[in-house]
Amino acid sequence: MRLSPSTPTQLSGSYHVLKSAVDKPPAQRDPAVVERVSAMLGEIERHGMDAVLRYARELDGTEREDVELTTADLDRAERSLSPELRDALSLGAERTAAFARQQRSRLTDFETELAPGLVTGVRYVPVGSVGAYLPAGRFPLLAGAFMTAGVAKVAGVPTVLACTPPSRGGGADPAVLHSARLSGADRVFVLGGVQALAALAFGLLGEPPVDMLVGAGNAYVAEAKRQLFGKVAIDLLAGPSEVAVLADETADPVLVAADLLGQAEHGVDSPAALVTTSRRLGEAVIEEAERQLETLATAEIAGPAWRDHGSVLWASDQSVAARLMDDLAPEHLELQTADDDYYLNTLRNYGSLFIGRWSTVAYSDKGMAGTNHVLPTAGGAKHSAGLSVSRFLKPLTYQRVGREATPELAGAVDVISSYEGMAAHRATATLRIGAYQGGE
Ligand code: HSO
Ligand code: ZN
Repeated sequence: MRLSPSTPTQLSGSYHVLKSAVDKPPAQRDPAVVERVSAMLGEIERHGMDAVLRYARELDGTEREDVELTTADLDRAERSLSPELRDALSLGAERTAAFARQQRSRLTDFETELAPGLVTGVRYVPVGSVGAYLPAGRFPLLAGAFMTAGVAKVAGVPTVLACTPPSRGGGADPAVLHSARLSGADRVFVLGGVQALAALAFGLLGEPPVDMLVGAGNAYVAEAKRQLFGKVAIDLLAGPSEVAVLADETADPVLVAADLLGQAEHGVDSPAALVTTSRRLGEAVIEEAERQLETLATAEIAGPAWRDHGSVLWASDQSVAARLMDDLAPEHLELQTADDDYYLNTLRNYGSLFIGRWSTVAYSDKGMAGTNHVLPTAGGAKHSAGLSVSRFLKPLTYQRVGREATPELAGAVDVISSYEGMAAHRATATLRIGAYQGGE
């Protein structure tokens, strides 16, 4: 996993590497994980909830048989949180929903008459049910529920089921549970990993199989989503979280370094890149990152991540910087320059863009900016956007055809079907021409 230009030679001479990342081969799927997940999905498909509970016992050490949380459980979780945390979570849930509502309101059904008698339309219809996986590993990312379950509810998904892994003792992280509730999840289950995704996808939780699985997780969760894709829709397969900053001489090296380390903290394999048009800024950030690592509480993660997967590129001018950044196609991209609008108007590849020194990735990560933090990694931003309300909505098309459209439509279909040799298709058109001519 790397966040460095894939085609450096095309740009050589126009930029310099001030700090390079170790060159690792692209991440391969671990065959042991693939096999294990496939075996688990097979077992659960055959043996249902018995197999789910067996895996929960074996892997998570929980004896719990009733995996659904009651309202009383959720009330208790809510009461255990500090008022400050409750308020912050409410703000994140509401802000994320507000942005999703705005986006939803701009996806409008329409009907249009393309030719006399031919009316074509689209209706945005939510998927029927969604399973949201809410991980709670070393860092319980509390806004995950807002981005997945919450946005699905704004889309109008009737049934949203949330699963979160058990903590030691069989309960779950109370703040994750409260986030699920604030997101409007209809039912919340304490179930983790592959067994949770399988239970959702095979309809083992007292509801029919879900139509879509969303949410981040470890390598097993990602692999389960990959294998279940097709049976269900998925949001995306996320790799290690990434950040890139595009900065010029006006940027503050302290903020730039902090923002790079801010995402490097996700994991020792998290890439962070700075592209700058100022050599001085680049060097200052390299120094500053080391200084901040001396006192950062999570330096044991962010340190190796930055040292092994951090890169600093000095570009000769704005257009080279923009081309380098589009080639990196980072999950998160911050602009800290005197001409942010130039980059806003030029860049094509990023998961989400953070404009100006007052903007930082963590605002979106925690739900405060309203935008979704489920975003493509590993260059996926070249071809895909992140999760949003539109992903839970199917743009369903329809057509009404009146008698007067028959000669044109059926005539052309007659000709094309004849060429293709598709006699039955042709008949559907010629029968209608016959009826039209016969005055029926
Ligand atoms: N940066 C992660 C999301 C997150 N980080 C939440 C912290 N909290 C993936 O976009
Ligand atoms: Zn993050």
